[in-house]
Amino acid sequence: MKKKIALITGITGQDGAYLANLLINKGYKVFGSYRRSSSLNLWRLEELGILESIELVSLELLEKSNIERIIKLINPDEIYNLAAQSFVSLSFENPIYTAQADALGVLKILETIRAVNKKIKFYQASSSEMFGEANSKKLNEDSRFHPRSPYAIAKVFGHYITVNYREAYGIFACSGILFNHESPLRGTEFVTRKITSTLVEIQAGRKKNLELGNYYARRDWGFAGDFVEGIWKMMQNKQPKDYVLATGEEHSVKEFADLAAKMVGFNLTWKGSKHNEYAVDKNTNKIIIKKNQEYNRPADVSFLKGDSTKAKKELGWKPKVKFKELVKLMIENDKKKSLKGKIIQ
Ligand code: NDP
Ligand code: GDR
Repeated sequence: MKKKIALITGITGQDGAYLANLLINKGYKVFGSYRRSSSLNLWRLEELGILESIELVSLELLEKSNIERIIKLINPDEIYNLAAQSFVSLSFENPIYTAQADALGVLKILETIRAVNKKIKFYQASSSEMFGEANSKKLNEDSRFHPRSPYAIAKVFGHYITVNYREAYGIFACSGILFNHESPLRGTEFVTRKITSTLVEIQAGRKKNLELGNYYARRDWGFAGDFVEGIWKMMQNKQPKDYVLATGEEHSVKEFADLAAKMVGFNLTWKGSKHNEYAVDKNTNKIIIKKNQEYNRPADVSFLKGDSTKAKKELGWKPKVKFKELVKLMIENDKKKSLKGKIIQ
């Protein structure tokens, strides 16, 4: 039987690496797109031991000619569009670039599919950030969007243009509304991996303390390895539909940091007022975690919890890794890297 061909944009990112691993194991021929730069960022593919099994192609989301050339060349069965400027904080500093990549980039791929081969299936990486300020409700596919950042607003465009190309042109285009998912391969700019990598560095004597912004934000954190299974299942569905993927459980940044610190071996006590809380290690009396207002966002999302009942019923998808296990997995991995003297990236 002919091998299925997949094109994953954003192969050098966290989800790109896990999804590529999954598709290779399922017998796909995987093409992965990266952005040309002076130093290529392939460490995730190397860590998973799959670099040799992927055909790398260069693609810049802002450049429609790149997109056309690559899609015509590969003519894939499935395109997974994971590439994006994915850091919410940065989207406040680079809103125009973020909109060009995360909103118009999606449209450029869909337009190419429409012109080149309408049979190519398309997955769009949508985000729970689109819900934005939603208070303490569990959010599902019917919940209202109230995006709170240029990133989230660009993702809303990406989401609706995907729905539109499905409805208008009959393209198999689906959008996964994914809640936060983390792993040892998460970038260190995101709060979970910033916490685990910095705490390990502090314990090793290479850093002094961990500085965080909004401790009280609450997120529904799952494991990226589980979530890419859900992405693949959406693409194998009989009909293209949109699904929420989430664990249904939320925790605060402070809870994450507190648990991670325990796992690293700190014995923390929290002190100070609500706006200036800090954590001291009872054994050494040193400040381990403190507040830095610089990490606050002009507008943040205080609470996100998802309801993935539809994905469970229709796709048979359910996350396996629980919160505590996830924190442990990330800490253990950073500890291993630290012991080997590797740079924690
Ligand atoms: P990462 O930030 O780890 O990876 C993003 C990828 O996109 C990288 O390969 C990056 O390349 C690439 N990229 C960025 N800008 C461009 C561009 N202009 N042209 C081409 N490629 C580009 O993100 P994740 O793997 O965590 O997330 C994957 C997708 O899922 C993203 O679209 C994200 O917005 C979305 N998402 C993620 C969630 C999560 O919790 N992880 C939740 C919901 C949605 P480079 O290595 O060169 O920077
Ligand atoms: P998020 O993830 O914005 O949810 O987007 P991030 O880990 O950056 O922030 C989560 C929450 O933690 C608070 N926070 C901090 N965040 C960072 N990065 N650094 C800090 O020091 C810090 N202190 C507190 C933030 O304010 C926020 O409330 C991620 C990305 O993967 C998106 O691409 C994706 O769409 C969403 O998850 C779902």
